[in-house]
Amino acid sequence: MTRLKTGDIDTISSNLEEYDRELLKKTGQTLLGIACHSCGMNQDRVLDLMKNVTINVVPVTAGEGIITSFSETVCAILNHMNFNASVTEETDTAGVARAFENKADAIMMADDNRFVGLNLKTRSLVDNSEATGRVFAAALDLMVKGLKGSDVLIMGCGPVGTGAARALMELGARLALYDIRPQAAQSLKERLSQYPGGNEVVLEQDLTSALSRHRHVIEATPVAGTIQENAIFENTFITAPGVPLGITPPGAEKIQDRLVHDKLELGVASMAVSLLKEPTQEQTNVSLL
Ligand code: 2YH
Repeated sequence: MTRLKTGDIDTISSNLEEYDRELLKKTGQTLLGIACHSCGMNQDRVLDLMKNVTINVVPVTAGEGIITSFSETVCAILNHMNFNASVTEETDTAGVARAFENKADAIMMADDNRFVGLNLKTRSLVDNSEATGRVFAAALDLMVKGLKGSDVLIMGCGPVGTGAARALMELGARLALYDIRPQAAQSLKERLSQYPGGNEVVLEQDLTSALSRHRHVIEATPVAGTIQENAIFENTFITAPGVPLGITPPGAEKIQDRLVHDKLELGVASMAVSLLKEPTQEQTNVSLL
């Protein structure tokens, strides 16, 4: 799992308006719109629901400690979307206690292993990895104007790839899975087999061959340089939740407006909108798939 660095995120807050313009151009939707699509929620309804919700972001010093500007950046993304959010002055346990004293409706906090959102009223839990996979699947769906019946290659079958896989199946895509660890791809295929269409999921053994046959790709690996320039065609569309970006710089230059990649924004946006949903059994058991 990639630990974000301050250098990965320190320009996010000042760039949110510009990022919305970029997303609008590529997908037809802003950060909020893509997040709503990832949650199957109407944007006007979400704007209405968020009026009654306050979110406290709690910095966490455990493990490798605070990432400078992490909590502030999460908060800036939430405020940009129109959420009433703030960062608690206190960290860790004292920060959680402060959120309760503030009567916050929800908390967001991250250690080295998990970044979660907790709705204190509904007891729903949203995990950043799952939400990130889901929202990058939604961005791809919007970018290509619907993935129903399309073949999509998922590179990386960890928690983010898993979140993307579930969302893509719900969108009606046909999945091919690749992971450098074949066992990870096999395991995801087995877990997907319980869902309609899950038995048709294909396992790819050879990445070069898989990329030559797919024009819709989710790059969810934590590795740079997995997609070279020569694997990108004029009708290739990629969304890339993986950090660092898997596409080589010449590849990214070539694909231009058919690539969506960020390190925090879409995942946080989807987490926040998810927190507004009525909880389901599935949401409270996100780690099961
Ligand atoms: O970056 C991370 C982990 N890799 C979890 C990511 C899950 N998708 N955590 C952020 C740690 C933040 C730090 N504890 C802080 O500043 O509060």
